[in-house]
Amino acid sequence: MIKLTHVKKSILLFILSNLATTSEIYAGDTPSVEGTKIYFVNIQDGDVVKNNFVVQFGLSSQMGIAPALVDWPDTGHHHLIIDSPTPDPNKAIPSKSENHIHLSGGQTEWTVDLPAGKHTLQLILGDYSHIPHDPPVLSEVITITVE
Ligand SMILES: [Cu+2]
Repeated sequence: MIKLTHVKKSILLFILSNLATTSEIYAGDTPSVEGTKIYFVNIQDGDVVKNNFVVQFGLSSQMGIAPALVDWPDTGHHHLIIDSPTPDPNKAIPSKSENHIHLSGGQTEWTVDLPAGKHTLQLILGDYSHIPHDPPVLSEVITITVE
């Protein structure tokens, strides 16, 4: 019988788990609940808004909101992605970026200050360590115009 060290077992499990998921989106270790939806409550694609507008975030009842660093099952906190591609689901959502707003206190709305013109917005739930769930809980990308 082959004896594997703990490290070798970990590497082997890592390789096997990646092989098993190559056809799926791989994300962080925190599972999401099937059917969970994240959405904009008060704005939608194509809206025209005045600047300094409040954006409200919704999350369907399968999951709940917890502040960052709180590792409760089936929870996460909102992230508002502005004018940026969907974040890499394998990594923590960037934190030193004006285009990635972390609602780390568990907030469900945010006042957005943007220059006039068209902008894209997207919501993504992140776990206690700001990594998207597996599979990621994402909203549609919407385009709005700021007057
Ligand atoms: Cu975060």
